[in-house]
Amino acid sequence: MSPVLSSVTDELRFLFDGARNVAVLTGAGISAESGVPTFRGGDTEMWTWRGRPITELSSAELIATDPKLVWEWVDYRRGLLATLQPNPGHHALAEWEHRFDAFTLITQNIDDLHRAAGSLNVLELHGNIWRARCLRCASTFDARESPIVENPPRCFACGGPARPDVVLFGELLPEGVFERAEQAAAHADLFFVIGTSAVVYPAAGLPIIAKQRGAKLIEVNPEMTDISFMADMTVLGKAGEVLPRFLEERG
Ligand code: BV8
Ligand code: ZN
Repeated sequence: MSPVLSSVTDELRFLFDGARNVAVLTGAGISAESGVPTFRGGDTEMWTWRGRPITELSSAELIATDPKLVWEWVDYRRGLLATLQPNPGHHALAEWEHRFDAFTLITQNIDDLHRAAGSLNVLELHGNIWRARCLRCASTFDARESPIVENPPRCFACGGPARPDVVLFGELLPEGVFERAEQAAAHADLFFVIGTSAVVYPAAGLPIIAKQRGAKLIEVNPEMTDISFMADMTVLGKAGEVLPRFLEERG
């Protein structure tokens, strides 16, 4: 049975119907059909802004040296996201949450679209673009105005300067969130990898943990990726078209 599929086969549906403990890792690709630009275009060139690659713009170094520029970059992305809505891929995963004994949705995305689609148990590995964190008292708070009124925005609790509550390159992931994702990966009998190039760590290590612990690894992506070699099945297609197929009535 070739592991590369062009649609959801009965064998894959059988796996889905029989699963009890499911975990899903998503990346920018699941939001592509909502209009959110992914980080790597088809030819894997890194997205740049004002001539600088995102790994530089979204970096611990830059927030230490030029926090205003990081806010301008993040606010530019907030402007892109402000009007965008979840797509059938997000909605399918919100449905899946009620289908299994245990279900964990792990995302690298900071766009809040999983929550907007109704997903409840979402582990945001890299934070959320609509939240800010105070550099003085560490309070986190919703910061939804776009464009931001003041740069940097001020903490509503102590008035201190705030930063975007997202994980930048070179920064550790939020306390406990990755550990919970690791647990979900380690206990899953079915682990889906959807819309990610799987190059950013430690997130890209989760499918490896799941596979090592005996899970069936299912990838959904219009292209092969760095983890396709270890996937039990790769469905070559768009998340918004493929994921709803799992919910369709059986013949
Ligand atoms: C850390 C938030 C400890 C901010 C993000 C060398 C080797 C290994 C690791 C490293 C290394 N050097 C440095 C590192 C560590 C680094 C890392 O992994 N770098 C990479 C580039 C090699 N990781 C870190 O820094 C992490 N922290 O390690 O801390 C530490 C501490 C100190 C010093 C060292 C280590 C923090 C990483 C988190 C950074 N923040 N985002 C922001 O968004 O601005 S990462 C960001 O980029 C996203 O969150 C995501 O994780 C990543 C982008 O990847 P994808 O989401 O997969 O998107 P991409 O465009 O690449 O792919 C889209 C896919 O979708 C494609 O495959 C495409 O085919 C597919 N697709 C397209 N359309 C569709 C589709 N799929 C389905 N349907 C469609 N319609
Ligand atoms: Zn504060």
